[in-house]
Amino acid sequence: MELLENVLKGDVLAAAKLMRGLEDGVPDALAELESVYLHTGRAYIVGVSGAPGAGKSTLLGCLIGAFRKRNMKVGVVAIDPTSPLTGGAILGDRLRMQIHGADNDVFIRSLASRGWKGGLSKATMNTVHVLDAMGKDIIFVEAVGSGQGEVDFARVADTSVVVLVPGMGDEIQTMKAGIMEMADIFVINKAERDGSENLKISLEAMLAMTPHQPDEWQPGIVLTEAILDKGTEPLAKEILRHRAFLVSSGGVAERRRRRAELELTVAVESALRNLMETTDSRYLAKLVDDLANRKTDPISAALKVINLPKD
Ligand SMILES: Nc1nc2c(ncn2[C@@H]2O[C@H](COP(=O)(O)OP(=O)(O)OP(=O)(O)O)[C@@H](O)[C@H]2O)c(=O)[nH]1
Ligand SMILES: [Mg+2]
Repeated sequence: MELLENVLKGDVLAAAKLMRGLEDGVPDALAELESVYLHTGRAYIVGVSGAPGAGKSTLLGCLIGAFRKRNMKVGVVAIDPTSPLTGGAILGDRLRMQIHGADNDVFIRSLASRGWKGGLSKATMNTVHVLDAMGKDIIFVEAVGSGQGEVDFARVADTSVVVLVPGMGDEIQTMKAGIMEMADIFVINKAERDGSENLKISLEAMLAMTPHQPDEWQPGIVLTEAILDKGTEPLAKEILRHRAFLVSSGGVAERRRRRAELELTVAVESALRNLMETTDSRYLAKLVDDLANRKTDPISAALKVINLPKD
């Protein structure tokens, strides 16, 4: 309980300890999570996705500064890509963001995505919950926009930012369709490069083809050069503009419900997997035999495992 109290006070060491415990599946930490969850729901969550090397971490380094200037406490969860091309991401991310490392009101956590089979990562959400309970006002989740998990995250963030770079015009069509549809804000980073205007034009054309009701949010496009901290202040303003829109339209509650629903699904899946692993192996073997011999059917057998009556 002492750990929780310290986390709620915003204590960095306590939060890091709890996060590590959750990642390692330490029973005490998992038990603590139940109480932590009751203290969450205050932070604003922004998903930042995009192809490897698009400049997400560099942008976040700038956004941290932009929101600290507004006196907001900032949390960052960076999910590292598994791609060997960008294998140095953890170190790279730390370096790009470490300028804020001495600031107690900024907390940055890198998570490995190895072994992540898609879906909303439990580790990501747990880390977000701890940051939320710590009292962070805004939490950024950096994700590589190629896996299903990132699409899920884009769907549950309050604001979803998708980072593109010029020279990938054709990629707009091939990028995970889900992510493009989920974007609330498009960023064209490395905007000093040839083709940024063309990319903007194709994005605008794509957006024009998607019908929007007059009272719906129209995704904005922001050009940035993160490496020079250019365009990042307008991006911060656009994030706040989207937040104001969601608050006034009731969209925040809707997104939070969607997030809760997805978390419930993840928790049920994990409980079922756990049940399968802890069910008496002889009992399971017997059910498998019965199935193989056509003495029962898979659904009836499954209901026996989860101990539910038929219908
Ligand atoms: N030319 C140019 N380079 C940039 C810009 N922004 C970032 N970069 C560079 O692009 C490279 C990748 O930047 P990161 O911020 O690590 O990109 P990322 O999207 O976080 O990459 P991963 O986490 O590996 O997916 C770095 O070398 C940055 O310095 C920019 O506006 N212009
Ligand atoms: Mg990165």
